[in-house]
Amino acid sequence: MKKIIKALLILATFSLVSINNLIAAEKWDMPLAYAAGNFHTINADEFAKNVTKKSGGKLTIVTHANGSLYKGDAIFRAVRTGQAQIGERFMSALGNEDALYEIDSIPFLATSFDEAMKLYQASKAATVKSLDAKGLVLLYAVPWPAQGLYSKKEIKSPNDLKGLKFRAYNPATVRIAELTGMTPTKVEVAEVSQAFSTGTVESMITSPTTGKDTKIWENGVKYFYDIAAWYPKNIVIVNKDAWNKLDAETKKLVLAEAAIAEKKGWDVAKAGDAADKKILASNGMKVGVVNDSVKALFQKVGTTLTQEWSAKAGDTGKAVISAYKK
Ligand code: PCA
Repeated sequence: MKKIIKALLILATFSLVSINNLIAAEKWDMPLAYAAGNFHTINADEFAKNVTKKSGGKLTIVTHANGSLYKGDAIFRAVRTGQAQIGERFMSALGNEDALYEIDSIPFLATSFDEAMKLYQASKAATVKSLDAKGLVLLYAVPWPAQGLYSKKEIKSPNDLKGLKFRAYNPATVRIAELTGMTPTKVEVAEVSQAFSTGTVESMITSPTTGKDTKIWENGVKYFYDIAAWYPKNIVIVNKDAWNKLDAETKKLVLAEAAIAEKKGWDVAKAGDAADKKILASNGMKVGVVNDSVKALFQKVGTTLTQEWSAKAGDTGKAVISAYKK
């Protein structure tokens, strides 16, 4: 008899727990733009798994890599409109939403990971506020390694850039192409290999990591020039309505896991900066730096971009830059 009562009690407790979970259970879809093996994706996967496991069934986060649920350029809108509850987007591609989001792609403003972190800290409050006004919560931000110039042909002088079909990923790189005489086309990473192999593009500026991820050497790209002029970030954002459905304890868990993912992401990005250049070289690419004449051109272009950005970003931009330079 005792045994039966005990069994019934256990059963009752279990069903209460699961009813409780059923009421509170949330499922979030997390679209990601980059391939399964990319470090941002691996980091997001780990974040999602940890939240799912530790929330005890209250929140399940399901990641969708490589633009499979929404392509990179559709993720911000999907999260904003609540079609997806959470997602990751390359922040500086969102310049048309707010010039502030382009702050980490201004050439030569932050030229090391330490400076990139300083810039992130100086711009974080304003970024959070801007996202909040769009109904979004910022969870974490992780940079890409230093951006460099890829080209099918050797670039020995500013003249060699003229007329190149250039793969752009944000308004700043479109502008850089215009100012250096290249012809820009926006292409998401998921389509980069194809764009190079079909000849739609023949140069780009991105990290050694993206060159590695896309096996760019297989598409006729032989040169990588380290410019390290900026360290752009991905941001992970949540729709505010979805966020507000969570109880306080779950919110706390998500924020704690986000902080872990952010720290880890920065560490992995730093390690990848050197390691991925080696991988480009070991696959036969010529890895080096741009010569003085090309560097001078990029510096000049950087000054123009800084001026243009300042005009767009107004008082908020000015305040952030002066906080950064303090
Ligand atoms: N890779 C992404 C963004 C920056 C980077 O390093 C891309 O090429 O689109």
